[in-house]
Amino acid sequence: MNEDNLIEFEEIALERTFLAIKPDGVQRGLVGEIIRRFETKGFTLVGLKFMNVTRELAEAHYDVHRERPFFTGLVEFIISSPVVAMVWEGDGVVAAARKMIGATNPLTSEPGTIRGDFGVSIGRNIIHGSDAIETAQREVSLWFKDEELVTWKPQNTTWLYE
Ligand code: DAT
Ligand code: MG
Repeated sequence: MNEDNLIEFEEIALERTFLAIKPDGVQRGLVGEIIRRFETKGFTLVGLKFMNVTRELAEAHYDVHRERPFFTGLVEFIISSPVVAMVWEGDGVVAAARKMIGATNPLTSEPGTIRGDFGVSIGRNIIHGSDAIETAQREVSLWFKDEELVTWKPQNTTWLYE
């Protein structure tokens, strides 16, 4: 990477988003397939952990849905089996990841999206993705400590960004 390319790349405003492969995605063996999609798209992995979720974390994560009838079931589901928590980085990654994930109900998610290709039920929709830049900032800091995030520059950036 020469000096010019380095400067060009650094001018791109990189975003980060929080993604989590839910218990159903893990149990169904979709971890590799899902990571592959974000990796081959050209986004950069900066945080990754396989973990059991505490009730406290699940409730904080879904706090916006606290009054919804599905809240209790949602929390029970998320804590029922391990999840893969991730942070991905890239130009426009927040909105792009939502598109790659697809609509909330997998029955109406477009084919080609993760939910559209692999799911049939709203309560088993495989993956979470932050819905806006501010939400992403909140969720990244809720799930990851600063020292758990890896700031790095992949070798292929000059082939991904003009
Ligand atoms: P998304 O995950 O697409 O951002 P959301 O934030 O509206 O969707 O809801 C969070 C999760 O709650 C969603 O992934 C699945 C569950 N959920 C949403 N609406 C539901 C419903 N009507 N019945 C059961 N579960 C629901
Ligand atoms: Mg949401």
